[in-house]
Amino acid sequence: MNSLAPSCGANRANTFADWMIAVQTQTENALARSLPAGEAIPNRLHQAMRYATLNGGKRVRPLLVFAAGDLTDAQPEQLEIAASAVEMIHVYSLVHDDLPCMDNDVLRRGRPTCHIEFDEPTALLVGDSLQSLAFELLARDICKESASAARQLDMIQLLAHASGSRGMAGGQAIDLDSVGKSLNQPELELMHALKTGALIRAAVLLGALCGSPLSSEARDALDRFAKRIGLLFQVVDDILDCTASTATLGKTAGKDAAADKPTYVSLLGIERARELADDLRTQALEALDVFGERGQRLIELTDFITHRKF
Ligand code: GRG
Repeated sequence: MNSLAPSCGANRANTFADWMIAVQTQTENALARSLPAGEAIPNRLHQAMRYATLNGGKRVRPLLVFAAGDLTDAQPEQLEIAASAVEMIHVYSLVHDDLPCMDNDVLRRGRPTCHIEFDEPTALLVGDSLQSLAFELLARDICKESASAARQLDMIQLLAHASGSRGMAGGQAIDLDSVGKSLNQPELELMHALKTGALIRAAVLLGALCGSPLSSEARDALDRFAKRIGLLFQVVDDILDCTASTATLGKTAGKDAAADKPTYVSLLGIERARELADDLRTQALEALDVFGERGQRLIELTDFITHRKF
């Protein structure tokens, strides 16, 4: 993934597979440039930040940023900043989630988790530092690429809300509290809309915010899409957690069942969870109708998220 792609590679790619590789490469390179060098003091912390962030993951959130940017003619230079910021928040959440005080996991992205490779205090600081750096990027860099100051504030506010107690961190709190409990479907949906959905929604909206303003009808449609795709991502994640192997996932499979956590599979069974995924895919695609051909990458990404194997 580290071979340098031209910054507009994603724009030039024709097939979805080529486009995906171009965005993943562009994101990897942007992240590598934005993270402090491993030799910079404090070098152990910086090495751990780079270890946790680089060379791994599907980069689904950056892909959503870039695909949504197609709707508004956003420039790749802005999109890569927004994509890096969202991915840093995502990686921070994974590093903290893997800590012994939370999910206590030893494997992530096919490698030892950050606190196993380094140590717990370092992993805690990696998450803190990635979160700060994400906002530093949005506050410092995005305006250089012509976004207005008002738009920049919207982006910062959007990402802050999605990450905090009324977004991802709040969803994680509900998740930790739900162990051993049986949630009903609306309760499960709320937990996932916050824990996983909020950041995915932010990725979509941030991508669109990088370009020309959308009409209010288009904004509402995009928000409907963003919420459906966030939930779809989680339903598929729950299905994979009990059908795919640890080797394929690159993280410990079957953890939710082992930890007695409510999931879509424990609530609905595997067949109805699959039907729910199909319904969410249909609803997500319907929301994109208004965008016509410009929604092509989001349509393809919806299918990628539905049929992903890891
Ligand atoms: C610690 C504040 C805080 C929040 C943690 C998102 C989260 C909340 C924890 C992650 C745990 C988890 C496995 C959630 C299920 C959905 C999810 C986010 C899976 C991992 O995302 P992928 O599949 O991972 O996009 P990669 O590695 O491909 O980036």
